[in-house]
Amino acid sequence: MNRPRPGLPALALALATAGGLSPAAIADEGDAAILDPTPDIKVNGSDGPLTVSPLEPVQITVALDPGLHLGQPADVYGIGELVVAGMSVYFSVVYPDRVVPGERPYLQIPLLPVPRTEVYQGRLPPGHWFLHFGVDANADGIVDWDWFDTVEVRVGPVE
Ligand SMILES: [Ca+2]
Repeated sequence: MNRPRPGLPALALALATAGGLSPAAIADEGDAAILDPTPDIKVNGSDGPLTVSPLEPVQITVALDPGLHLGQPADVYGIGELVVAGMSVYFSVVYPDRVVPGERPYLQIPLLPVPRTEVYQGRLPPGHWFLHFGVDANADGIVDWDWFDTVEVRVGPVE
C-alpha cells in the first residue's frame, strides 16, 4: 500500500550503477556544471583538433555560460598559443581589437551569458595553434586560466 515510489534518486542510482559511477560522482559533476562558468570556443563550428589551409578563412566563435558566477567581475581573454619547436609563444587580443604578445585579458566585465558570437573571420598565420577563450574568478588584469576552453588548430602543413 505505502510502498515508496521510485523517484529521481532511484533513477540516478540506477543510472550510476549502469554507468559504473557512484551517485556522489554524478552529484559532483552536476554541481560543477551548475556552479562553474563554462566558456566555449569553436573554429569553423568545431571543438577541434582541426587542420586548415593558410589560404582558407576560418570562423572563430565563442559563448559563455556564467553558471552561478553571474555578475561577478572577471578577466575575459582570447589568447592564441603558437607552438614552435616545443615552445609556446602567446598572443592576446586586447580590447577593442589589438593583438599583443604575451598573456593579457581582453577586458574586465561582469560575467554574463554570452550566446554564440562570431569574434573572428579570416585567415590564420601558419603554425600549430591552440586558441583559448577563458574567464577568471577575479578582475585583476592578470590571466589566471581559471576557466577556459581550447581549440587546437594546425594551419598549413606543419611538421
Ligand atoms: Ca585574473
